[in-house]
Amino acid sequence: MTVTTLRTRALLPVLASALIVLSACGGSSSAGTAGTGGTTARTVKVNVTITAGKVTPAPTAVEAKKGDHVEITVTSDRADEVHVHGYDIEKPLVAGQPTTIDFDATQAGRFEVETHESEKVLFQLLVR
Ligand SMILES: [Cu+2]
Repeated sequence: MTVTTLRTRALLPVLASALIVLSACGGSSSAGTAGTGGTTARTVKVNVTITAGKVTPAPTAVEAKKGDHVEITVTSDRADEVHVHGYDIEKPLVAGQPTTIDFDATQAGRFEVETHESEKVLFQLLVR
């Protein structure tokens, strides 16, 4: 009995300092997850210009997470129509005027964003 009591007493300061370290750690990590994990919805902005049939920047895959807000701005030097496949959003393009399409990326998958008159693939939207 006496031996046990002595051991417990000897361990107490160690345990106390361990608890302080743990609570300090837990505090900072929970604050970290609250900051990054709470509201992850971002706005993914894509700017595309079509001049003389050339798409700038060159078509690539644009990644978004499910729930992100997507904002696509397209400027063409001629009248056209832009189409976001899958989400089936179409908008007319007026020559020289930027047109913005914005929506929430609610479905996962790979979707082509293209023009109908010039038949250009502007980019692929990859939602996961
Ligand atoms: Cu289309």
